[in-house]
Amino acid sequence: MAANANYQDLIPNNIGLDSDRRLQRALESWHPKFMEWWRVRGPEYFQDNDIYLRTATSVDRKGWAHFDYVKMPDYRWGIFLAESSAEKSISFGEHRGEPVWPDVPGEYRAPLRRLIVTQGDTEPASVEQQRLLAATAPSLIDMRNLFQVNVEEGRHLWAMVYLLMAYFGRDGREEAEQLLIRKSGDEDKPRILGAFNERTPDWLAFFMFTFFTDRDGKYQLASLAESAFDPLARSCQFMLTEEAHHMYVGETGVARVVQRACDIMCDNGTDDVRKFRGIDLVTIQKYINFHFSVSEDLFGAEQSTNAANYFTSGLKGRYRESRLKDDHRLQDESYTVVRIQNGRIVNVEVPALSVVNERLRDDYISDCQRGVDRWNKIIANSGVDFSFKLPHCAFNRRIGEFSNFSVTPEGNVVDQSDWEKRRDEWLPTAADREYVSSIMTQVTEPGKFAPWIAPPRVGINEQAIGFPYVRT
Ligand code: BYC
Repeated sequence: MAANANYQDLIPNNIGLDSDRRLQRALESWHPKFMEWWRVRGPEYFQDNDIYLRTATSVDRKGWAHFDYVKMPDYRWGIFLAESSAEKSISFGEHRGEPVWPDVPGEYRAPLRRLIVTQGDTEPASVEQQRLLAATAPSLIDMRNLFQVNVEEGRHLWAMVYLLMAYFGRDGREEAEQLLIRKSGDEDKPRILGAFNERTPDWLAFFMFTFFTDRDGKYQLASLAESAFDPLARSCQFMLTEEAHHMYVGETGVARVVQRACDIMCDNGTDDVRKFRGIDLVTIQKYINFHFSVSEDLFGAEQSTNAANYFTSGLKGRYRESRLKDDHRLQDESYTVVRIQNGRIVNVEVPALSVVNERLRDDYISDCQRGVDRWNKIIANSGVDFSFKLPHCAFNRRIGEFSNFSVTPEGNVVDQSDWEKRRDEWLPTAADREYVSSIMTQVTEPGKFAPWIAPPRVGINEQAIGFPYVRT
């Protein structure tokens, strides 16, 4: 990019970018690398097509986004902080009641950097994971939703890169480069968190990812939106506005696959959904089991001194901290957690401060359950006798307390060999994935849908379902 680029126009922002030469210079060197990353690791197809996309243009609640056709490389990745008030104070931890920090206190520089880098790392990772999906999009509206998610994850990367560059000097600039160098699934330079190195090989996986993994994003962002470091809090607060659509894509995507499966069963009086090129409910349950358990790992270890320190120092709070009714310091509070003792799952009370990650995961699980209940309503309304269940929180875990145990979806602790024998009942097999992939063929006629998914109820931004969301 030319050194004299008009950043005010190129990067919609409310951070006073035009008057910050130092930040502009840092972005000048990063922006072409980002564009190169987007070209090589962003969506593989349709980069030169017009896509009907939402672009954030302000933080005004009444109208923060603009919808129009845009080619993805021309998307305007803006930088926005939610509004703040002059008298805002820290709501938890040992600094509770003190004014929030407009800058990074020296003693918290390392942990704050780490939190921002971990958050930032997930954003480009998810774009990398989804880069081939347009080739098998079941409709134009779904393809457009995929690209919307992708460009907004790109914007979320910008949000974290802004924080690194504006507040962490040379270290921040180096971290910003690394965010474009680590790569999802790479043996040598993988992404930081496990779930972001898994593949997203098909559209059912994409919908599950946006339901379960983006929902981890919601809870992590909400906890960071409580941070005493005000620019981080305000960045995350605004990111949450966009995140809602990603989870909507996931929830309605799965709902439409479920609806289609039920329609096939009812119309043909059969359980053999695959015969009609739909996805059967048992396979959907296996995908739920996989994506839920992998996403639970994203909350870190149940018992975590890192998390306790983040909380005490005011760097990362709990979900909706200000609505919680306790001392917000957690010095004498306890919290009930699930543990495995003598081969059995039991409830134990532990100091609340030691299990902040677990508490956040519990909030997340309740939210997931509400979505699963809505999917089950679709099945019940169709008169089909089946319901989805979230697996037990100890099932299929790689991180934390339960990673050394073999636990069934019902919550029974079993021998590893018994678990392995039954694995194919619980998690997608290679054959399941192969089947799901085999039915995914691209549909690009406006208003038409692949046979494995029902149409959505409504279009985007009040446009018709048959609107040409991608100009092919
Ligand atoms: N994979 O003390 P612990 C999103 C490591 S998603 C691999 O529990 P802590 C999005 C950990 O690093 C939201 N390693 O850690 C969604 C530590 O390593 P060291 C992303 C893991 O810090 C969809 C060790 O294990 N945002 O936005 O309490 C699309 C001990 O663990 C994992 C954030 O995550 C793992 N899953 O908790 C796009 C928020 N988990 O120190 C975007 C920022 C733990 O022993 N991050 N480890 O080398 C955090 O708040 C924390 O880093 C974590 C981990 C909650 C992730």
